Amino acid sequence: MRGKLVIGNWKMNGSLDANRRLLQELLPPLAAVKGVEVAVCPPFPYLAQVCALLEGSSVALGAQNLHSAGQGAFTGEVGAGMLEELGCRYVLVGHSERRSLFGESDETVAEKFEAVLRAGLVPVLCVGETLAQRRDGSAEAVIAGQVRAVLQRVGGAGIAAGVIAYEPVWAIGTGETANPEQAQAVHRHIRALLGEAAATPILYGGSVKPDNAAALFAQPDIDGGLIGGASLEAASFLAICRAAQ
Ligand code: G2H
Repeated sequence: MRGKLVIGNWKMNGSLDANRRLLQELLPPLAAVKGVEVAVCPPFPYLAQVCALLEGSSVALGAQNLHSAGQGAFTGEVGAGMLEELGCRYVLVGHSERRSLFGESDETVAEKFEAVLRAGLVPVLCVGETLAQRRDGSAEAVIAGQVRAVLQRVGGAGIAAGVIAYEPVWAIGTGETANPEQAQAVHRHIRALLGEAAATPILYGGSVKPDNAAALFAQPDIDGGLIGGASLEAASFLAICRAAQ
């Protein structure tokens, strides 16, 4: 039986004050939520602050991105060892905003996935199709390419040490969500691609809200969620974590 995992992706949001208020409101009631692993991914500058605020709770820390090199002349970039040193357990790789706005290819994403593994952290591989790809019938092939690029690089055992998040691009921050059956169909497709790594957790992301979370999490191949907008507000993130119990 795979456990449930809920990760909050704060994207480029937050401030020292807002982060403290959010976690002060979230952590006490979250302690009563059992059987769900929870993580939050703040922007890089807040990792140390959030790590300190999470101390004593069971909530894990994650980062939203990294560079595949460990260190060196890469101005503006951050390596996996730095994230490990700052207390991160998870690192998102290949979020659709990274792919579309910052030109990350399947190969770049696979290198990042491998770099996270090398540092002993857990990579969260984001995959998903655009609306045009869903409409022209290429969604499954696009997702297969995104998954296979990582499988080729790290093998089944490598991918099984990570997490996959299916995030249909047309559902991200739009208020549109894949309905539970649409999401389940893609999750089943991804699991079939994984072969020996079929037990890899597969999260759903894309406008998950308190009112749709339970139905999504009830699907047999959905192992939790990657939550953007709704993770910025304690009450909604808490409700989503509760829905994963
Ligand atoms: C997808 C998701 C979190 P949102 O990007 O990764 O964001 O829940 O706001 O659609």
